[in-house]
Amino acid sequence: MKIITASYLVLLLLLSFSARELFGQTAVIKGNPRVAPPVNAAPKIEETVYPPGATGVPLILIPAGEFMMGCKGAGFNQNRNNQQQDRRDNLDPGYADRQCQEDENPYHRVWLDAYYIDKFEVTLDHYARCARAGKCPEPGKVGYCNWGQPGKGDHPVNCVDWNQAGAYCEWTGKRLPTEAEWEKAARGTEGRIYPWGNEFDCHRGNFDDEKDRDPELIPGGPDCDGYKTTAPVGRFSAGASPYGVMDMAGNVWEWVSDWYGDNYYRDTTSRNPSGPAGGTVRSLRGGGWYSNATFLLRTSRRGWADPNYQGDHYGFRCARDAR
Ligand SMILES: [Ca+2]
Ligand SMILES: [Ca+2]
Ligand SMILES: [Ca+2]
Repeated sequence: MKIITASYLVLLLLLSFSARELFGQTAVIKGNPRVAPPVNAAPKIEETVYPPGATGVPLILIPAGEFMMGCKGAGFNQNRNNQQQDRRDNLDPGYADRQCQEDENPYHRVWLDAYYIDKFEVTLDHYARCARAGKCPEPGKVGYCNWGQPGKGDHPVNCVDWNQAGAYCEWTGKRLPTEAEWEKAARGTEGRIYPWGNEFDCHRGNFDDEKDRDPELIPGGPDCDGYKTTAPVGRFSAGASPYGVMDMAGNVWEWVSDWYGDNYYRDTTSRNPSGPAGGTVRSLRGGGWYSNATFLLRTSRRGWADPNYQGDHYGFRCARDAR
């Protein structure tokens, strides 16, 4: 009876985590993977500014090629062919992500043409230029929205819906990244669980490390990262992705161009996939300052929301083709 009661309490706890993030799935929170794969030499990071001088925002070139998309669960490692492929790729065949969610399966190989992606989340100051030009509607102002708040110019713009995010990117000659582009920029080619590697570290990004508004915390809190809501973009250099892209775990969840489909990783194409043909909700990636469980902050984690929702832990960055 004691065991049943304990299990029930654990289940309630898990449900409260996922319900708060509005991403409907029951959380499966387990320990970190025991083995980390070798971290390959960092790729050459090529930054540029586009349009030249227009916004002063650096873009990072993500070279053409394959990467591993989705979540590498223990089942993947039980297949001998997969283990052999891992050895050929110089990856540790023993490594597995124990927090895989249903919609992150399977772990699969995807080719992307070269593209550029913003090094940082779009800031309040940059979005304000577009709003002043009459090309971007004002963000929301309720809750922990940054719009109209003093001293937040270098913080990510939040409380923008999917259409506002797209409008800003278009105004700067760019577009929202696809889910695949976002994921490759966040984890590199070797399937990292977090942008920096395979072990969670609360010092490498802005996560839920406060107890003022609610009692929940990311492992390692309280006051681990020092920000109760958003942080200035690029503040956590140790959280950079293999390509040098910042805040790909935490700060704000990021809208991407795709419709969300829970079977998308099963039904996808292997070259430049751009998501399901239709849907009702749009995908968001990377977790945010309000994320209080590590599974939400993994590079393969897929969030979704109504495209009209202006979440105060939602923001975005832009991308463009490298042609
Ligand atoms: Ca909290
Ligand atoms: Ca924080
Ligand atoms: Ca982010």
